[in-house]
Amino acid sequence: MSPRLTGDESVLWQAAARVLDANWTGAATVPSPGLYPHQWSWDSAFICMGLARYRRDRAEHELTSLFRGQWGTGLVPHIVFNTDQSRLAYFPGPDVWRSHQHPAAPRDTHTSGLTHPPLHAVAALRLHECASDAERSRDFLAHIYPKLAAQHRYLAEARDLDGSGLMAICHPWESGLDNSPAWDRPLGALQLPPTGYAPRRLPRNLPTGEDYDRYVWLVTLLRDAGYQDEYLREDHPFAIQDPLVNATYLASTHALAEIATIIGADAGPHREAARRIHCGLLDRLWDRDTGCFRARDLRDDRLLPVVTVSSFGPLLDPDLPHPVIRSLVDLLLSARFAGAAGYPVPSCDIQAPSFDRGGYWRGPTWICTNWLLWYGALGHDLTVIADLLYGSTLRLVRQSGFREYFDPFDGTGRGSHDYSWSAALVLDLLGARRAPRAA
Ligand code: 2M8
Repeated sequence: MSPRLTGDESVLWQAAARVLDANWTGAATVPSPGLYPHQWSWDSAFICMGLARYRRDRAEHELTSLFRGQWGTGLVPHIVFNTDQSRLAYFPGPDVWRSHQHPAAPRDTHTSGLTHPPLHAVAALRLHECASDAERSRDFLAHIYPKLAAQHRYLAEARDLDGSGLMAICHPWESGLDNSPAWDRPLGALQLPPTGYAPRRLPRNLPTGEDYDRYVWLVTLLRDAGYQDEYLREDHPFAIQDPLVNATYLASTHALAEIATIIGADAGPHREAARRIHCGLLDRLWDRDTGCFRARDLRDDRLLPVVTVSSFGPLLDPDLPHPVIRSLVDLLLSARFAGAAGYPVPSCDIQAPSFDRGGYWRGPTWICTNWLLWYGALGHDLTVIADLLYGSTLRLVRQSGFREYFDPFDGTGRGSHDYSWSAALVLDLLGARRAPRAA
């Protein structure tokens, strides 16, 4: 059901809905036709935010399909492979991950062995908030709740490597911000064997070559160690606590507590987990000297130097102290981010030497990070920031279409066309602004 929209908004709504229709496989939504022909985990969470307002039936299928790939350990894999596609349709495909060799992986589908920012409880709650039939919606929440709880249990047990409450990522792909300059230092420190792992000719533009060797080498290390928690805890060379990943983890933990309350389960453990993540963010990732959050490398216990869009992720924390919010807002509006970009928010500090306006996650603006910051800003009544993000996001898609990412200075569209999360999150923005129960 579409909300009451102006003529121009209706055109945008219909165009976004057409993208989601075209990318629907019958069970889930692919991120983009051609380039990403399988189901990606945090993409599906974002896609649900839009489907919640457009095709609730499909949103439920989307989450159910993703959780079909959940491992017995609780891990929700970052890719659930579409068995209708050729094994070579995407690299690295099932033959690289070999999930079937792990006893806890599902038998009837192939998956990756990594996870993604855990936004799914937020998506499930969003579905409930947008539902017209509250009773039916509660039934779906009751169905999905044990799976979400298992996902969070896995993260607390297997990914809290230093007892801080925060989850660690063991691969750049787990951040969703694949080639972010934040990862340059830990990736550069890897001692790679002399052979190249990745095929030289990949069906994409970025990133390639040496970056890919490092990504694939990290995958083979994890796979050859049987994706064991002990290996990850003690030996794996890439172990990082990222502010955006942990902010989504915190937001979803709060959402999980709300879901528990709605279905009559015990919200207490989730509230306690949320308190720990909140403290972990401030104790471990807040850098008083630079006035922002930065990722921490657990292998040398140092904060990583580059400030990226991830630094603003903790705006998703409803309990963030006021001085911290003030400091983040100042940085966001400064010439390092929105202050010098016509189409904010760039994915990397514009003044950092590694900033690259066309370089995938090294500078361009992305709709998903804009949406997360918009959502966080609303939670703190930062209406100026929320309106800025709302306006610049719609301007991007009006000007350039539902592209994968955008030039932060002139809004030129880059990467894939008809990108699902760009379309879905525009539906959510339009719906939130107009619906009686606006976010
Ligand atoms: C990109 O990541 C994949 C690996 O997971 C890739 O580059 O092949 C990222 O933009 C990631 O955030 C996104 O979830 C994925 C699919 O849209 O593509």
